[in-house]
Amino acid sequence: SDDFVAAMPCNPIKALEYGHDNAVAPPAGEVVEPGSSALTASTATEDTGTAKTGGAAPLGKNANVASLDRVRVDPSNEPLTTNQGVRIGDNQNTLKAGLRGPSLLEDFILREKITHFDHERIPERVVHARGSAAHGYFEAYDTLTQYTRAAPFAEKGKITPVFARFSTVAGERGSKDTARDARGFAVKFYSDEGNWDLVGNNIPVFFIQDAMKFPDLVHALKPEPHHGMPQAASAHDTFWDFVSLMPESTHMLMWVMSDRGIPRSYRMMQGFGVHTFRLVNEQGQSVFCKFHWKPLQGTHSLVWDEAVKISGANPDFHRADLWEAIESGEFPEWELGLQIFTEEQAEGFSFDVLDATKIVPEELVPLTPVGRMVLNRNPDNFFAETEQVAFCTAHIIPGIDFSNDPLLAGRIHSYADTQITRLGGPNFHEIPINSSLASVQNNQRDGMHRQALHRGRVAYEPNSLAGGCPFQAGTSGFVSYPESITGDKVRGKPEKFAEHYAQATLFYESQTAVEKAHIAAAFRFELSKVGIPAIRERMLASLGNVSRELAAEVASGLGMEVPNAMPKAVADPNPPEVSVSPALSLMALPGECGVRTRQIAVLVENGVHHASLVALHAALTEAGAVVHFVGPRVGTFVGTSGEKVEADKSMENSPGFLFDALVVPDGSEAVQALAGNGHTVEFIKDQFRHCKTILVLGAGRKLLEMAGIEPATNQDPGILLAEGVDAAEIATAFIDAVAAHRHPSRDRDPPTK
Ligand code: HDE
Repeated sequence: SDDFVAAMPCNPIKALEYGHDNAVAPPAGEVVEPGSSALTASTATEDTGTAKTGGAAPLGKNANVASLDRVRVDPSNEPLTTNQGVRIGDNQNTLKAGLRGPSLLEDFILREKITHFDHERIPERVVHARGSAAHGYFEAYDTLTQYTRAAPFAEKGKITPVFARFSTVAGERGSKDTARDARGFAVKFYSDEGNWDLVGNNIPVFFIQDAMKFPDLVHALKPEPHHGMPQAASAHDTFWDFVSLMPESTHMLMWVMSDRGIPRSYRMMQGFGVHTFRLVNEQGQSVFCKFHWKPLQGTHSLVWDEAVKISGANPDFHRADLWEAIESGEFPEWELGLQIFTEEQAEGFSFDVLDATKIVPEELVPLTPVGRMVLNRNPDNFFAETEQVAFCTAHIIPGIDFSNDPLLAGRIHSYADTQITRLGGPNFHEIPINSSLASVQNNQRDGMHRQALHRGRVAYEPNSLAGGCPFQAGTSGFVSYPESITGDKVRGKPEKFAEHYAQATLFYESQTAVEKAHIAAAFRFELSKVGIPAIRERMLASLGNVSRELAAEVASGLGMEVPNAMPKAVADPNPPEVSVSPALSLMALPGECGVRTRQIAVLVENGVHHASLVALHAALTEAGAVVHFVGPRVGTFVGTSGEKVEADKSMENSPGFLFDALVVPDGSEAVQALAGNGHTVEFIKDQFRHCKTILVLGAGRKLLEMAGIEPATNQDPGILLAEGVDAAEIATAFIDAVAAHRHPSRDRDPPTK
């Protein structure tokens, strides 16, 4: 009872630690109407409350965030102390024998400080080292109890707190965000039936079919071991050597070489559980399931030239984007969709659903939307939360189960195992960001860094001395789906795993012409960095099995002949069910949020036409865009009639490719000054080359001409000229053009400008 809990010498925030009374069915949890304004309103409010809550970050309607309060630290009005709580009088000088004398060994204050510093780093993740994360919640659209008894889907409107981490795969912890790579998309659901981790990627397939090959893949992908290069890049010999010898990786290569490999933002990419999972309902019936996250911000990508340049100017591009969106209250949101199918259906497919190099085309099994995830709070401390969070594919809850995918099997082992090195022992589940909101009770004891203080002398089961507690939950606990298995113990692969190209072709043929051209260009770039001609040739031979057109395009970009296609493992595979799937094209997934959070650069100089900029600024801000005045330097500029314009960015610290769109201002004096600055033309050219929207006001046209762009003959919908037109009038057209993300009709390879 509450009285009992209150009387215990325990932390009241973790009251459930001392027993809970609803171990049978998933509790309904907190319920709000989907989309209820009460929800977002309350999450957005700032809590400036007590000193111990860490000040001004929004608390969020996230139970896991509240439970972290017990470890939040705030030094306001507190003196500096040692780790033992002893107040430190002097934090500037070591203890010496005489002012010019030797330092003394007894200086425990110095030694504690330096010792702690010496051990500040922990090993980075062996893959996915570079990442960013945020807190939020998952909200079920409806009850899904017909398929699963998993707690997050127990009731319409049910809220489950989540922590989501996005990452690149190959790069080290400090590497650039915009590398060509898959992106991790890992979500920890703090459900009231325990933690469920859905550890996915932004690409629905993987390079390999069997966990046995994972260390080989990663060794081939990571910097080459003799000289430690290249960082965060697959464009090198060992990677292409490996994948060209592994035809099963071809489908994934198509995705990574497509624009999916360079997302515009973590907020603008899809997420996929990749493997086939099981859903299991209260009656023990099971169906297969694939998980899909769809961003409500639209699914958008960078172009390669832009990604390369961004990595120099802002290696934190994606980290900053996620952080700033959440800080500004622009909470990113994804819809969770499920592909649900039976084992009988799966048996009829031309491919094997246990093969992680295959998708289930949406034409075969459509998506059922089941809920949404909203990320509404940044972490308080990067190390404590983002770095120490430990995702694990083995963290599943009643109602979710595994399939026999042999890649998944290896993952079920790997994730908990890797944390033992990374987080220093088997008690990483006690680190606050990892600890479950559901009560944790078992007889596991001790180990490095143990926090829990178990009372009593019983740490075994069965026992009579503790009344048999903690007791087995029986069917109310996790029960593995009792799949019946027969077969010989063998090392080998099922028959359908041998077909490696049909879905690579499906992916390629589902792309628009521009997307196909980008795929060819990416293969060309990557293979051009490969030093051994035989590797290039072998890869071209493999691509010949995907598409003759693609192989020819890449070969010509490398100055090579198209070799004969590589012999296939199966000459006569099952015919695929679909030959085109529109959902595979990025362009088929338009954004739904207009220009919200889009970064717009407005060039300024002394003598800028002020009134038109004020009007534009108002209209853009109203539409949710983020407007930056960019000058030759930061600081104040004076407009035509003496008004002040404050530049918050400079062309030096924020080059053109960092922005989604550009406004070239009016005002002949300003235009004159900008024309004399070499950065201006580069700024405009990058916007043009990357197919972004450019609005040119009045006299600003001269700058466009200097950049070699002739708007009069240009039928480009992304270049808007406003001569003698009211700036507010053109704002609507500009907003529509920016919302289109890019104007690919301008896309040229090689670039003309
Ligand atoms: Fe991972 N993977 N992986 N992986 N993975 C790790 O776990 C591993 C795979 C994914 O934000 C590691 O805690 C094996 C597929 C994400 O913290 C490690 C195999 C997919 C993250 C590991 C795979 C993923 C990881 C490194 C093949 C997409 C980052 C540190 C058998 C569905 C999670 C860690 C985070 C991280 C092993 C394949 C996604 C070593 C053995 C397929 C998003 O345990």
